[in-house]
Amino acid sequence: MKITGAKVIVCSPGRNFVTLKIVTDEGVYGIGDATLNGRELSVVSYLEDHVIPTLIGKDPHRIEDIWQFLYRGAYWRRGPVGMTAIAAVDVALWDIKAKVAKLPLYQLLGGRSRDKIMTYTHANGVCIDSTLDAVGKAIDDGYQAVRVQSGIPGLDSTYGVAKEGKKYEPADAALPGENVWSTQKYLNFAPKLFDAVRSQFGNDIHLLHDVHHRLTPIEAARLGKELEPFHLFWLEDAVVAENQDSFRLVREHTTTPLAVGEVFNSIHDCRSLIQNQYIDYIRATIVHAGGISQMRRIADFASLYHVKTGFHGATDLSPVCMGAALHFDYWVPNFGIQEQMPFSEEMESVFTFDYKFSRGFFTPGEAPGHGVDIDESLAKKYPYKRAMLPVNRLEDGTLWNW
Ligand code: CS2
Ligand code: MG
Repeated sequence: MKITGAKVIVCSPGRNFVTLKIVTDEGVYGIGDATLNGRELSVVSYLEDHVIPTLIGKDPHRIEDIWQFLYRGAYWRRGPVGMTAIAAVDVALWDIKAKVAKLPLYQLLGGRSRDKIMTYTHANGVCIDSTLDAVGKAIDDGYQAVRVQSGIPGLDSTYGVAKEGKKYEPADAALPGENVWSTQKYLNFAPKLFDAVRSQFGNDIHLLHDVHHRLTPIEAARLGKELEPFHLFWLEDAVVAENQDSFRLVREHTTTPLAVGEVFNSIHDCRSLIQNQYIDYIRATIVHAGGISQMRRIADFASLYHVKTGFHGATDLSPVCMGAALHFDYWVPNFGIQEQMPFSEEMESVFTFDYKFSRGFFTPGEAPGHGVDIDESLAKKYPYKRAMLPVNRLEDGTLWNW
């Protein structure tokens, strides 16, 4: 079997998605997600100019050899653009292999380890009351786990909170918008938010919260301690994790479980965090961390240190990534939880998928491969529209982490 061609499909059904399609001489093709929010066209060029020409003629069954060829052969290893491109190739090749075997992808990984996949969704509001309403709706929809984000008194906007009456989409302008942040206002407010949620909904619902890289280690330690009475499922991205040792200090001060890694693209980004057990969940995901082949290495390494998976699953990771992630979640022994922000009907219209969702849980479907495909003619109706993520400034104007 040989790869005879590949194409990159860029579309924007409500937000930008980049999809790789690899075709073979036996008519079987595979699909991979190559979406990097706010930097989409860099991955398109990496694939079209530097990867696809090298794939032609290769045996698509040699997934690992092709992964090593693209990783080591680049010389310039790691980084979000290159690893997203490698991830798209990797997932497309796993899709081909499973289709040829006439098996759902999870069977090639080792079969299912569970009956269903617990997911969490987002609940957010401009204030505590509207956030409580959103949490209540998520619970009514059957979710067992809810991520809680709220507007902060004294700040016009903040991460994770949709503009009035809109679905949350951070990449909402052709040039970066500017948010204003106050750590003091946030730290004084966050415990009140979770006190209100637990008081109204009790202790059974799993609560998650995303700090989105904004605290220093000692600030994160304070927040973790002050949230302990509310027994969070996890506190996410409390501190920027480029310096993995930062989490040692947080870990020493709090028993609140910690999750990190949606921006990681290599096992080396999380090696120290995992082997020192500074974290409880690794958020690295298939589309940005080199595909299934590298995510398997990360998950197996994490399992040695009691660290579970918690795949990133925002709407800027396409249904193709979700499809592949669910097959991985079905298999991976140290599964933690899967993030899900429901796609809009417009987004879903461009993709067909086999996964099922019911009252807070997914199952990946039994179609051969990962079960997701793209309608190329429909995708053409949604041309690319540049959209960038916001930046964040402190109240004194200092550029901060968004
Ligand atoms: C967030 C994401 O879902 C999450 O945990 O951190 O919404 C993140 O902001 C976006 O994926 C960035 O593109
Ligand atoms: Mg996050």
